[in-house]
Amino acid sequence: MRIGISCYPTVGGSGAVATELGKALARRGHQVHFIVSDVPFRLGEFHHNIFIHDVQTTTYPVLRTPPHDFALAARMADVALQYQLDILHVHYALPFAVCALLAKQILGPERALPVVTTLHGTDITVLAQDRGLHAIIKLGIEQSDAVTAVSRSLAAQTRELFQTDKPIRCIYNFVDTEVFRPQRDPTTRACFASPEEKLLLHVSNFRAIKRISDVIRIFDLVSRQVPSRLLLVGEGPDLPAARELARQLGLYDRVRFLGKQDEVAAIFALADLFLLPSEKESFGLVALESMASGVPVIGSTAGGIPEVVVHGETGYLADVGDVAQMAAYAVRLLTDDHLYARMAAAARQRAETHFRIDQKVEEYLDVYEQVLATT
Ligand code: GMT
Repeated sequence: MRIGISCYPTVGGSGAVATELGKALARRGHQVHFIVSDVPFRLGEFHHNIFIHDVQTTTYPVLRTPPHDFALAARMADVALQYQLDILHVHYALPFAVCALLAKQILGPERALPVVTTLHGTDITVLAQDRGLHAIIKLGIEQSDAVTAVSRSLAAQTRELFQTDKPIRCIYNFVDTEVFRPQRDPTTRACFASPEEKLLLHVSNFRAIKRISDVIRIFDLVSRQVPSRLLLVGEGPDLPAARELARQLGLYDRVRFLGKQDEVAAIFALADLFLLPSEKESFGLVALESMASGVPVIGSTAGGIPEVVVHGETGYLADVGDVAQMAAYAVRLLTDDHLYARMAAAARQRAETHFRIDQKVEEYLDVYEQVLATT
């Protein structure tokens, strides 16, 4: 198949999922065309089946903002025609599903371009709540030939929010369990914690919905009972407030801010526990990457997290904001070696059994084939 993929290439889980999917499809012999504003950050090595088509946006003084979305739609149509794309798979509803719809219209009825839209999270849970954007996101979803969502929770929320009976198939995110695996390097770990200390980890884009202050408060409570340190990976708007809170709580020398990192697999493998107390989380790719690394997760019950992390089996979950309960769970886990070993093994096992990349590629191919058979 010749497959076009559009996504946010430089940040976040949706770009990571789209890129890993594209790479996996290319390895299976499909031709993959990324139509993107930049080279996807997880692309890695060269592959002869992968093409990058960047979107150039003109600027002109009359225009208040560069017309990126129109340029993207035109580029989608152009690539579809030039490379005879069979399907266009867009990740994140806004602007991609709407741009894909415009691309279809540019091509006209004689050159069908089936569009598959994958919903990832805040395209629905945040942006679609904005009355100014609701109708355009709904249009993008309803006009797609097939829609998938990364969790059952997100699919249900989408149906409810838009009052739509558009079929939305849940295809869970996936992880490469060869890359994310228990592979602790004691020399690197010694740079962050002594062997007697536990290492807690959080990775995100530091937006308000990630509740970074909860991460630090959980760590504060845990570190009073268990010698430990906290690693924070990523950057975003709440980073300065996180630094300030760590300073106020007298934790600054026990918290390391590593900034934005591209190669996170080695960092996950250093940790003993991963913290994800989000307000909203459609799936929580980082929770899955942690589990694949053999690191149990302490998190909230928001959105799709309970579909990834099984409470009491691969980690523990509590209500959003219940910092005391999350800290108590963390202490329980970090002070009981048998319980910890059982959960770490179960976490790895669950990632391998339910979220393998090859299973999910099959599911996406199945969606493509169904769409091609009906359009
Ligand atoms: O929706 C976002 O906040 C951005 C998006 C991203 O690009 O990182 O994250 C979402 O998609 C990920 C990949 O499917 C999911 O693992 C994240 O849970 C989801 N984020 C939220 O729902 C907050």
